[in-house]
Amino acid sequence: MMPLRVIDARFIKSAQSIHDSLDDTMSEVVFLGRSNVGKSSTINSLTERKALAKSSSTPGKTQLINFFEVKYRLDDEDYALRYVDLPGFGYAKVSKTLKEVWQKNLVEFIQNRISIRLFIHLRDARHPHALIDEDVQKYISEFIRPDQKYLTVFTKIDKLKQKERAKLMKEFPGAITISNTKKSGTLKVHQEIFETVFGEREW
Ligand SMILES: Nc1nc2c(ncn2[C@@H]2O[C@H](COP(=O)(O)OP(=O)(O)OP(=O)(O)O)[C@@H](O)[C@H]2O)c(=O)[nH]1
Ligand SMILES: [Mg+2]
Repeated sequence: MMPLRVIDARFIKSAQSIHDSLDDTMSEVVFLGRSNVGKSSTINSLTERKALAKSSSTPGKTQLINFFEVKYRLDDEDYALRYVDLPGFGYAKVSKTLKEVWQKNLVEFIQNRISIRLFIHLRDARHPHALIDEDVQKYISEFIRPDQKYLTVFTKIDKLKQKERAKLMKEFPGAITISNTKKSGTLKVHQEIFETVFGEREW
C-alpha cells in the first residue's frame, strides 16, 4: 500500500467571519487552541511547507480565519479537503467564559460552520491541564454534531522528558503528541484527519 501523503497545499482565502468565508461545500479541519500553542506551525509541518501558515514567536500572529486547500494522495487516488487556521484564544490565566476570551466571530464560525468535520484542539504538552483548554474541550462537546470529531493534539512535546511524555500519554490515551521543531507525530495526525473525512482504513 502506498503511504498517505500530502501532494498539494495552498492558501485560498482569509475571512473575518462565517459570513465572508468560502462556500461550505468541502470538508474542513479546523485548528484551534491558545495563542502561541503552534497552530500555524502544525499546519506547516503537516503540509511540509515552511511558511504556508504564518507563524511567529509573538502571540496573536493569526488574526483572521485562514483557509487552505490540501490534497492527499493514497493508493493513486487524490482526496481534497481544507485546513482552517484560526486565531488563538487569549492568555487568560484564570478561566473565563469563552465569549469573553475569544472573539464572537470565531464562536459563531466554529458553532455554525456546516463543513467542519474535525476539530483539532492543539494544547501545549507542558500545560495539559490549563483551565482554558479544559473549558474549550467542554464547550465543543456541548454542540459537536454526530458527523464531527474532536481530537486533542499536544504540541511542543520536544520540551518534555521521556518520563513526562509517558505520563501525558497515559493520562490522555486518545490524544496525539507532536513536535513541530523535530517534525514528529504528523503521520498519526494525517491518519486521523483522513479517516474522519474519508472513512476508516487499515494503515
Ligand atoms: N519547541 C517547539 N516550538 C514550537 C512548536 N510548535 C510551535 N512552536 C513555536 O511556538 C511559537 C508559536 O507558533 P505558531 O505556530 O505561530 O503558534 P499559533 O498557535 O499559530 O499562534 P497565534 O497565531 O499567535 O495564535 C513559534 O515560535 C513556534 O516556532 C513545537 O512543537 N515545539
Ligand atoms: Mg497562528
